[in-house]
Amino acid sequence: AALLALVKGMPKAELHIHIEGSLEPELIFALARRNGVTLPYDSVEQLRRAYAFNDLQSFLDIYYAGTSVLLTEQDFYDMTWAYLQRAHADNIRHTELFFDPQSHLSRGVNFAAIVGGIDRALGDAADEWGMTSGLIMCFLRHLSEEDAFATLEQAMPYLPAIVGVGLDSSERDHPPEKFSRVFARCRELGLRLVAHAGEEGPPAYIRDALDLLHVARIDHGVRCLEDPALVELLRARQVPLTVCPLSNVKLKVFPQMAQHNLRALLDAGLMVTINSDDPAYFGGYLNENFAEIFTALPLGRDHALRLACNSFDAAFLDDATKAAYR
Ligand code: ES4
Ligand code: ZN
Repeated sequence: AALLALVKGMPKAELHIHIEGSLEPELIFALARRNGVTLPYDSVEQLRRAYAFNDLQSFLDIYYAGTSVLLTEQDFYDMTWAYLQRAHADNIRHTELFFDPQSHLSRGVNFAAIVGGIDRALGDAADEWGMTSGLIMCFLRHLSEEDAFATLEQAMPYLPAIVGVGLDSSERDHPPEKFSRVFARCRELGLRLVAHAGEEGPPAYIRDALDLLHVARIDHGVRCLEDPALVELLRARQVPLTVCPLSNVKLKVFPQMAQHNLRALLDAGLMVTINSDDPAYFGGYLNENFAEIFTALPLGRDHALRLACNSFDAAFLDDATKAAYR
């Protein structure tokens, strides 16, 4: 109990949260009503009952349906502000948010509304609590590289509000190499790079995200333990892994929390962080992820402090700001 109090109370950074994955069913229904959008669910309860996933794809189908209610700048503000209040309650001092512009642009929502609403909420969190943040634009890997390039073109006026780019959505059969040219262009533009890899996909995708995309962090990466040479590379370079325990159990990457490999990743000397991924869909925000993994695995005070330090060290912050947080 003392350990859980320490874990929940310690200052921390969150580095892997899809802001569209923070949309709670209640807010989905409220925005649907406000915007005159018809949902294929009759009630909040019916929608919540649909949150029983077999794998990543079965989750993504429902996640993209949920985003269909987001139309206006105010919608993006309200979604982001709701997340930031939960983040503040979990003592998150710095957060880096993913967003999926392609799932909104394809519905006729413009970049100004998306980035404007999210960025206004981030500004309010900075004013209210001194919370720092970064915004990471993700390309949907089930779409073409051409579509990613077109999205980058539309993002150009908003790059001052965007710290980096990522790669998300269906991992299997959409390897990192599909996006090597667009990531090279983003690198030239001075953007920081991350990619989901080794969640459902093989360890080779982690290696290719490093070698072909030149990412600074790997999102998930839990399957790296299948390849000892890759583990040694990740350890030697201290490549951060943004691990999401509740997500991994809900999407059946691990059958139960007690089978999660987070302790093994730490024991291998890897730069591990804990994150919530899509908290409205996976049953908890950051402190619930910490509480569940610390309850299920043999982890102690030293692990807690290590994970908190790692979360700031792995952040896209300058060294002086990191040092002040640690
Ligand atoms: C995601 Cl858990 C996960 N994996 C890949 N893409 C995603 N988008 C939102 N959540
Ligand atoms: Zn994710």
